[in-house]
Amino acid sequence: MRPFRTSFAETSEKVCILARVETGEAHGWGECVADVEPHYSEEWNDGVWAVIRDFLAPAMFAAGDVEASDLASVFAFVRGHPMAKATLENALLDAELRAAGRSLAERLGAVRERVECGVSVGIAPSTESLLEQVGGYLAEGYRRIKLKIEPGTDVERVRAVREANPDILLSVDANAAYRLADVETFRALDAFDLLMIEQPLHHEDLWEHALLQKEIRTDVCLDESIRSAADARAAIELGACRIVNVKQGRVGGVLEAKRVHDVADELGVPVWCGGMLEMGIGRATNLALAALPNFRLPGDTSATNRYFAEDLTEPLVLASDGTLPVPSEPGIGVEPDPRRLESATRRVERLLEDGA
Ligand code: NPG
Repeated sequence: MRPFRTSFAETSEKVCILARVETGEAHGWGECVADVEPHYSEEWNDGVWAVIRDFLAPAMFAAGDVEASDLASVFAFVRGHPMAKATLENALLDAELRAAGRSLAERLGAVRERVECGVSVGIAPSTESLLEQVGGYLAEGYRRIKLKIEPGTDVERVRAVREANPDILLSVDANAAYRLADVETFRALDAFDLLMIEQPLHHEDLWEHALLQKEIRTDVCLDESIRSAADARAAIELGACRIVNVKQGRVGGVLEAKRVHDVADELGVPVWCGGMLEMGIGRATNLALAALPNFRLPGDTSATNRYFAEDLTEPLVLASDGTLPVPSEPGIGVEPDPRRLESATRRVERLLEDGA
């Protein structure tokens, strides 16, 4: 994987959990968005593995003839763990849709066949290298550039990118690296006509984001702070954000992600589709979601080659107009190549329904 640095960690290897659910009629895939360490949120791969094995899968089996749309209540006895829950729910939904011959995009209510893509640019070693990377992505066709920022280099880097590219859609993502006392930094960033400032403050905060939003012109977007449709409603009503980043894994799966989308739509707030360095299964899932009507801004649904030289599924290739096609085949519309999957697999555990 191409290395990617945020204010909380650097990732250079992709290690993720894939769930394959078999229903008797079809199989379905879910890709977990957690990483090997709990930096972005409290979930991490080994924890997800244990939660699925010890709690979620047994509950799903015990519930009998369940559908994906029942799983949120079946799983409610486990607090939190949205990424683990999303992995199973998305996989069961994929299996249901494959059996029914329906695409995930259609099931969710997609209104477009292609989605506009943005790209997230990690914290670079220097301003020169950042400018070079941004230039490369713009040449590929990406329609929005998001810069990861951290205290110290933020204003200087954003100024350089804005001066070199006066007309592009440009946003910044802080991944909770700042405090309310840093308001002067955000006032300085107001000068660069940013589309948004994403998650400037603490990953669980709403209140201080509302105070910050009153002090600056640029729209605040929340990511980490939004873990459900209820959080989205609270954040918007409180004035903590004017834009929401929807990541299906962060909110417990695509069904809750659609509810986040709907709440924001009802309250007049645009959403966009975030990314968590997903491989093809997760990326295809995100594309279906990003085709819903209130996804009004280009998301982090970048092409496979942004991060990976080779994927388990066929690569998603950016068109020169900066769009990717929404998969239209049944379910998520992609399937891992069995040989590549086998050679990349480090660990397998089969969980069986009692008596199966
Ligand atoms: O394009 O998949 C992508 C990554 C986009 O910047 C991105 N993701 O904070 O939104 C984020 C960040 C992230 C990366 C989050 C890794 C969690 C893990």
